[in-house]
This record gives sequence, structure tokens and C-alpha cells, in this order.
Amino acid sequence: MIRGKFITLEGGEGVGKTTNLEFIKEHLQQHHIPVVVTREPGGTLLAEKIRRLLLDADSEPLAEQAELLLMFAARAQHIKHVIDPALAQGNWVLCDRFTDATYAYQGGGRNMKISTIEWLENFVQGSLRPDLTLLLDAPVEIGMERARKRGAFDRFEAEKQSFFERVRRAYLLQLELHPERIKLIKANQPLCDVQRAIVDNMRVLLR
Ligand code: T5A
Repeated sequence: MIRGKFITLEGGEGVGKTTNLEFIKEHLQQHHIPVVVTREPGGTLLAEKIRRLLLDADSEPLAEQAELLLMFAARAQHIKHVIDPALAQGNWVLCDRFTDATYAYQGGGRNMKISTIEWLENFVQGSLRPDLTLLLDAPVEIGMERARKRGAFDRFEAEKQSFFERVRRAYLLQLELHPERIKLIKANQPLCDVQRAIVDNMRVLLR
């Protein structure tokens, strides 16, 4: 069995990740590729429970170390029970956020040590890395405005603008560090243009 490909979607709040997941899934299916769509934090029963703990805006303040460890605890469950088995069975896995989000939010947003995140990445993931990451990028105000229209803010969305500026910079740094894996998609353009750019950047995997 040929192992499937692992594609992740990344970007700040409201840039359009969830909107484009279904489009990418259909695009892959048109190429007769079996695809599993999932998300982080989450993707298994237990990881979804951890997601609720992480996003709950009304709970006690979360220590940043606890936040980081909960992200990787959820990820460990997700890899073991969903991502690895799906890839091994030849499915492609399309995931709404993965470890680049940890570098962006916990590394950039919370200023946590990058070496700690790297250590946890290696510990939890072994050699697993995405084959392709589509980074949707837009000015923070545009994403927040879109997210605001969608309803009440979760614990992350309630952060200040400066937090999201650091998140965006950290994502762009990931792009600089991994240009072969991460592809930039300008998200502040009409959806049809965003989707055209997505198709262009997926060509390399579909050859
Ligand atoms: N997190 C996650 C960490 O801190 N560390 C980690 O390691 C991980 C994995 C998860 C939170 O957890 C944090 C980051 C997050 O804060 P989430 O639900 O995955 O939360 O992420 P959100 O960014 O909150 O998801 P959103 O649903 O807000 O953003 P999306 O999915 O990027 O945006 P989407 O698709 O819902 O679109 C928002 C609105 O914009 C419109 C859509 O129709 C929708 O109404 N839209 C457009 N409008 C005009 N033009 C376009 N091109 C548009 N594209 C979308």
C-alpha cells in the first residue's frame, strides 16, 4: 500500500481555512484520491475534549505551559488514532491546523521557547511532517473582522491585536524556514482567486 500524503491548512483567525477544506476535499476526490478531513486541536473523541478545554473562554486562566502540553497531548492522540492509520491505509489526510500553529500561537503569540516546541514536536511526531502546508495569510484586521461576524469569540480570539500580529509574523517565519513545504496563499482576495491559488499549489503533489 502506498502511503497517503499529509496536507495541512494554516493561518490566523478567520482567514478561510474551514471554508476551503471542503473545496480541497472535492478537488482531491475529483482526482480519485481517498481523503480524510480532520482538525487540530481535535480529531478524536479525547482530543476534541481537550479542544473544548483549550478554547473555553470562561474557565480558569490557563498556564501557557499547560496550553502547550494540551496541544501536544491532543496531537499525540490524533496522530496515533487518526493520522497515522489513515496515511498507512493510503488515504490522504487534510488537516485544519497542525504544528505550524503551535510555532505561531504558542511560539509567536505567547513567546514560548522555540527549542521547547521543537523538542515536543520530535517527541510526539517522530518523523511525521506534512507533505504540503497551505498558509492562508491576510492582514490581522481582515481575519478578525470575518471571525467577528461569525459570532462569540473563543479564548484565543479574545486576545489583543498585538498577539495576532505576532502569530502572523511567526507563521511567515515558518514559511521562510520551510519554503519547500509551506506555500503562501494570499487570503485577502475573492474566494475564487484564493481557490485558484490553492489548486496551483497542489499541482506538485498531484503529478
Ligand atoms: N491553536 C491551534 C493553537 O494555539 N495552537 C495549535 O497548535 C493549534 C493547532 C483553534 C484555535 O486554536 C489555536 C488557534 C485557534 O485560535 P480554529 O477553530 O481551528 O481554532 O481556528 P480559527 O482560526 O478560530 O478558525 P476560524 O473558523 O475562525 O477561521 P478559518 O477557518 O480560517 O475561517 P473560516 O473559513 O471559518 O472563514 C471565516 C469567515 O470568512 C469568510 C467565511 O465565509 C466565513 O464567514 N471568508 C471569506 N470572505 C471573503 N473572502 C474570502 N476569501 C473568504 N474566505 C472566508
